[in-house]
Amino acid sequence: MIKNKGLILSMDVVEKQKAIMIAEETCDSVDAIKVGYPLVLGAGIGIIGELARYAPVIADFKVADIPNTNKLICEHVFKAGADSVISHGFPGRDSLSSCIETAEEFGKEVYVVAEMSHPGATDFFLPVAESIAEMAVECGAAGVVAPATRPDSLKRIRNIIGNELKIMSPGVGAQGGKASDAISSGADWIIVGRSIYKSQYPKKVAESIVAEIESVTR
Ligand code: NUP
Repeated sequence: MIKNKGLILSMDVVEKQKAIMIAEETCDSVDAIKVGYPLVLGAGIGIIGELARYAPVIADFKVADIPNTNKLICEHVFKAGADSVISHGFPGRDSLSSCIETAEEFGKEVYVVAEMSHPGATDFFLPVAESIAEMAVECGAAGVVAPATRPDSLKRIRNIIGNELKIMSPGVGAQGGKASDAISSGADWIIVGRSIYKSQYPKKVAESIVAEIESVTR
């Protein structure tokens, strides 16, 4: 995925028409649109292809199964038109490799959740985040997902993965993280959902987030 604006829109609305309207409004300010279960269950998998007309689509299915099931999921996602898929790392190396091999067959990418952004991530995730990040490098992932809510974790994960892998970072806005802090701490992209799609003026909010990102990158 090409880094330009540094912003990924998380499209967690559940209605097709609303998703398309917001994509139309905001596509000039985003490098990708991320969709997950809320929208795909609400609007059907065809929404991936519809949104891909506006920006590359990331399928955030946090794929976390045995290798064969992961392969079947990834095949569906890429056939539907997604540019990349988000996978979990904790099911292990063979499960992750299956996602990456399938992505390679389609010329697409896999991003691995290294550490989640919500408070409950401290229950189980934190002690394994670094090992998952190391595995993402070893297995040949395109990048990892790491939390904007914990800039120190972002810095640590950036140190582990080096500069070849990318970091996409959720948790800005509604979850309390700050775009400029996340970018300064090593994120290539920030992922923003509610602050944009729940706003009365999604285009303006997206533009102001991009300006904040530019304030620390230019
Ligand atoms: O650790 C993660 N945290 C997170 O919020 C991994 C994710 N994939 N996400 C997703 O990012 C979450 O499911 C939602 O789609 C988006 C953040 O949305 P918001 O908090 O900006 O509304």
